[in-house]
Amino acid sequence: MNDSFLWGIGSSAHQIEGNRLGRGDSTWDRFSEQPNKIADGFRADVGCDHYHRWREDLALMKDLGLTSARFSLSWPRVEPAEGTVGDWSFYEALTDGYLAAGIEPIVNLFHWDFPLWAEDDGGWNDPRTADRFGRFAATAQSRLGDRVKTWLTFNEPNCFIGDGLMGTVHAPGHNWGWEQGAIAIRTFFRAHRQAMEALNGSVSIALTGPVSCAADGYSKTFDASRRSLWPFALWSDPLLGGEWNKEALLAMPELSLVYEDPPPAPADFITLNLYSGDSPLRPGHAVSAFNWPVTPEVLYWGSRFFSERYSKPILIGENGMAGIEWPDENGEVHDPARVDFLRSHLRALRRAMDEGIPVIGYHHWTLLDNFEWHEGFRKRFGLVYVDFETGKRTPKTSFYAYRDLISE
Ligand code: GCO
Repeated sequence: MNDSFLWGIGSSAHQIEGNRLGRGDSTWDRFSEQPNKIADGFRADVGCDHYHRWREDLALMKDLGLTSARFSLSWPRVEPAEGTVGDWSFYEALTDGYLAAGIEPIVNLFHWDFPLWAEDDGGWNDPRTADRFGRFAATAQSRLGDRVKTWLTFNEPNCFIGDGLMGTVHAPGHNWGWEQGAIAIRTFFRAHRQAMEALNGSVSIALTGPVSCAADGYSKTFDASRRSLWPFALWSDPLLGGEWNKEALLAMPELSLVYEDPPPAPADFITLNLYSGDSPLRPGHAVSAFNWPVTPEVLYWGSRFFSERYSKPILIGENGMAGIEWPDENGEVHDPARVDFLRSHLRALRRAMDEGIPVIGYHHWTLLDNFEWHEGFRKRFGLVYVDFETGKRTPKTSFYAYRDLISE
């Protein structure tokens, strides 16, 4: 990992790549074809078409002055059927493109697009999936490891397990109970452990959860004593601290089989996806198009509390806002709210860094308006407006603001 501040953006394969015909199907393809699962019924078959437009998108990232950026591998693209060799050349060309642009590639193995061949052969309820994931990680290491030195194993396990396996909002929407959910959580931890063993370089995992934004918010932030997969410490204590969280086991005894395994080795650095914190709200408090309260202090308190608990470098892996914007009569896209969002959140991060908290980077979510999961294309998070019919990219005002902030 280079020693300069990691100015970047985050992204994920299913949300930006398109070219569905060039890969195997994932749980999100099957889920998107079910009625009433995706807003307006649109799918990510083409979307941003980053698969064909990645050179143009890299040029935009270079214009921003980024020093790093995260993309995820589409597992079904590189392994369309179990044991088959898929389209690694796309990711090899992409990685070379990042490096040629002076942008350190941070590669995430799993951002929810689970291959259907694995889903239909046991899925996350089957211990073999941990071995399959380990093989996938080892292949990624062998294909890209000469150029990729920084990895993430998963994005937000509480989301894909909580909302996708034990819920109905995300793919595959099984709505499992605690018994099957616990087996899936055990399989996840085993898969993460195998990936950690397979990957060289710096390895982390992107986590999200509630941060209590107050001087006495540490204990509430790491309280795992309720029957929920949402609290950080259920995940961050084993994944970052190398020890199971005992409160969580008392609250959810169904997880005892998970705790029979040894905890994984701690990750090398912390990656936090933080959008909005638990802060006192006032009437008419600023909110995004997702109605998430705008609370810049979440980046200060989140960085501070995680640094105190795990004393490791911290990357803000995702931070951004859903906006409501479109081109005006001059074809320009103005997003003053996102400009202020950027400035206020980076000020909060600067405050943490000035106190000596080891923040190593900030990855804005995200470069391009893209497929926002069950919200389809309704929620725009991009610094760049995308016309999903023509593919036309239009940098928003916030794109230039981010560029100026990076250069300052
Ligand atoms: C998440 C995912 C991203 C989302 C982003 C906006 O945190 O939910 O990592 O894929 O698109 O956060 O909701």
